[in-house]
Order: sequence, then structure tokens, then C-alpha cells
Amino acid sequence: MSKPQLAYWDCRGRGYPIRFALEYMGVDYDYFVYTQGKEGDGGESTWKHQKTRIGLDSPNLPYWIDDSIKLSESRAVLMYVIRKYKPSLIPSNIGDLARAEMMEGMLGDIIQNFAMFIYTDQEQTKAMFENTVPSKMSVLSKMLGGKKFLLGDEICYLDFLVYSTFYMLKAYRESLISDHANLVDYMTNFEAIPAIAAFIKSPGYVEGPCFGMHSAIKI
Ligand SMILES: N[C@@H](CCC(=O)N[C@@H](CS)C(=O)NCC(=O)O)C(=O)O
Repeated sequence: MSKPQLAYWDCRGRGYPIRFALEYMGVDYDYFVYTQGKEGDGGESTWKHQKTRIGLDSPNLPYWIDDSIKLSESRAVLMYVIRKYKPSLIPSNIGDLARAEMMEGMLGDIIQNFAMFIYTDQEQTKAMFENTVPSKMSVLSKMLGGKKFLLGDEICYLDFLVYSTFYMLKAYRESLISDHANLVDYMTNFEAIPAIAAFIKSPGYVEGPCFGMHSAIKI
């Protein structure tokens, strides 16, 4: 049985939430990195070459391959690996799950506005970012309150995505996090989880870039 494989570009982007989950769960996997700057040469190791040759139904990055499945779509990959290796990370209480999904929806709005702005750096996308992201961060801060993680003392599936997004927002503008003391604590709590702390210290971990090489703003 070969090791499962996660593949993504040479940036954090949509790959790191899944990596955090895999590291937290102690999964033995290979991480394959496609180098954006080498795409032009079209060689066999490029995404351009492999995209339609590796048997993905919907070829995209990130993707996940194990003995029983070939998957793309970052949320599908995240939920698949969690259901496979540690399903208890998905709340069994429907109220908790609904609360997590509500925050997930807000996070989707934050990510969309943030990425549109970072990739374009235009007046209009900046205005949309400023009109939505800081206020949604305030709402998330209120919803988090004094809890250690999103739903309480225990981490859940969404914490990997929330931490990764906060990390990128902080890299762009620190005050988006530091304006809310509980969001600062939240990030510290996540980074202190032993498996996460070990990953952050490991040679394979990268602090950036957060977005792809074609982004207008580099973080
Ligand atoms: N909805 C997809 C979007 C994936 C996506 O846009 N991937 C970008 C990087 S973040 C990419 O470069 N994909 C490779 C491609 O389109 O060929 C997901 O969540 O995974």
C-alpha cells in the first residue's frame, strides 16, 4: 500500500488547511509540490503536463490520491480525510455543527473578498474587502468569545481552515487579528497544539507565500 498523496502549488493557499488537518491527525502522507515558476517549461513534473493524466474526475489543485480514491476540491478533500482518520472532528451535535457551518459560510465570504483583492489590487476589490472583512472579523470574534477553539475546548474540522485564513489576513494586515485579543489567543492556542507546533518547526513547513505567484499583492 503506497502512501496517500496531497498535492498543491508552492504556496500555502488552499493546501495548508488540509496539511494542518493531516498533521494534527498524525497521517503519514506525501506532500507533492508543483512549482509555479516552472510551469512554462511544460516538463513532465509540471501541473500543466500532469493535469489531465493523473485520473482526476475534475482536475484541480489541491488534489488527494489514496488507494481508494482520487479527489479534488479543497473542502471535499478536507472532509474526506477527516471522515477517514478522525471523524470525531465533525461535531455530532446538530447545534454545534450548524454553528460551525454558519462560521464556515462567513469564512467563505471573507476568503472570496480577500482573494479577489489580493489577486487584483484594484480600487473596487479593495473597497469590497474593506466593507466586508473587518466587520466579519468582529462578528467572528464575538462568536468565538472566550472559547479556546471555535466550538470550545476541543478542536473541530473548521479550525484548520479558520486558523489558515487568519494567518493570511494577519500577514496582510496584522490589526485584522490584533484588534481582537481573543483572535490573537485563538491563533496562539492553535499553534500550541503539540502536533501543530511540531509541524510549524519542521523543515517542510513554509511561512509563505500565502497566495499564488500571479497575485497582485505579495504576502
Ligand atoms: N473550488 C476549488 C478551487 C481550486 C482552485 O482554484 N485551485 C487553484 C489554486 S487555489 C489552481 O491553480 N488550480 C489548478 C487549475 O485550475 O488547473 C477548490 O476549492 O479546490
